[in-house]
Amino acid sequence: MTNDLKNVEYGLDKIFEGAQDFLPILGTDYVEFYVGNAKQAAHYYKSAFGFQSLAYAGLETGLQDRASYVVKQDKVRLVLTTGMRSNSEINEHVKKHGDGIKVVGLWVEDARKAFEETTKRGAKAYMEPTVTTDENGEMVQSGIYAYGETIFMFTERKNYNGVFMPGYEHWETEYNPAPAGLKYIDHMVGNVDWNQMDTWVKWFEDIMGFENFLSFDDKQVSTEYSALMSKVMANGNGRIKFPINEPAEGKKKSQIEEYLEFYEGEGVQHIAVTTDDIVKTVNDLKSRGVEFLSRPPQAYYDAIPERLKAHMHRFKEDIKELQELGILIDADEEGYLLQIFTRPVEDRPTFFFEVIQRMGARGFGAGNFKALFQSIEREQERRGTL
Ligand code: TYF
Ligand code: FE
Repeated sequence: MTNDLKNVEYGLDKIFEGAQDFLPILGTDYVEFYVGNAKQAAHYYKSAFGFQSLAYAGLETGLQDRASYVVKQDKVRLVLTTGMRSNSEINEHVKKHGDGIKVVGLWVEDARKAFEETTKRGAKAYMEPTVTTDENGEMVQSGIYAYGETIFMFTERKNYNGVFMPGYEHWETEYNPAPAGLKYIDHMVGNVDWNQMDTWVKWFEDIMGFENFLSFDDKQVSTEYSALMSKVMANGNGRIKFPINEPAEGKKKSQIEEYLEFYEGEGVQHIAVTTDDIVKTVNDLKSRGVEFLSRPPQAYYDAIPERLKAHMHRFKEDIKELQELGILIDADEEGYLLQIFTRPVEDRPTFFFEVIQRMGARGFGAGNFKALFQSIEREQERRGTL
């Protein structure tokens, strides 16, 4: 374990020097969860996380097979979808994985080209380019399979100005809890099977045109008990980052192994969402019932001033206040970052959220890995899964 960032290799400068980005991605469009009860899940994301009602599709809008609720907070859009019948692929997904992320929507200029470029490089097709229209214009979407049963859906919306997508109506309710300051998705992490790291690094490189931005090996990412490997893949403009985790052999079961067992396969492990004021956001989320991992011991906070040395002049937060809330602090050459992790938001120990405030740092909190993984191990201990 180290927080010496010299061990961390930044590869982003290499990206697309002169080369054409064959898959330009404008941003994350939405994330769709397949869940057991979309109505209740949507309510949870509104009441606990401060999302706002945006759009709805279901029986009332002419759908027979599913119900989908779209909630939004600044640039983050979540879709909560439930199947109406036992024989739906949605409910098959929920039966196997529990509630979890099925679709990652990636916003592109040209969804036909995105499909063509990725499938000709070997991507497995999920949905051929498909045009949908309503009175607000037309959208084009296409999809490919990523790790596990996760889908990457390319969404082209330059000729669409409706509230979400054709087929959805505006969802208006009288229950509109205030936002919690969540702004946009910083990164989305996938857990892959044993020995599959290289396969998926190569998949992101060859099929998506991404590059390896940062790597952490099992010696850096380990505690006394467990280990994992992590590689961060970034797209051409560096805006989209998909870290990949693979379990590694340790004395006890790693959190990645636990995820793979309970999710029954590979999938999205966590989504990091940014805020401009993590203290305010975390206080707010806690008061609404969001559960976070337990705070690291005193020794962790004692070491923070030393870690922040180069950035102390611009460090505005109160370390005591951060400690109270269990917020983690890391620094690299470019700046510092503040981050915290929720407990899993389902009963299975699978998907969770990270809240992150970047103050110049481009890393992923390598200096926090040890403390973080020890907090996760305390949770695993309570679950009897360590
Ligand atoms: O995304 C990251 O790399 C950090 C740290 O199981 C991290 O948020 C890495 C692995 C993991 C949990 C968090
Ligand atoms: Fe993260």
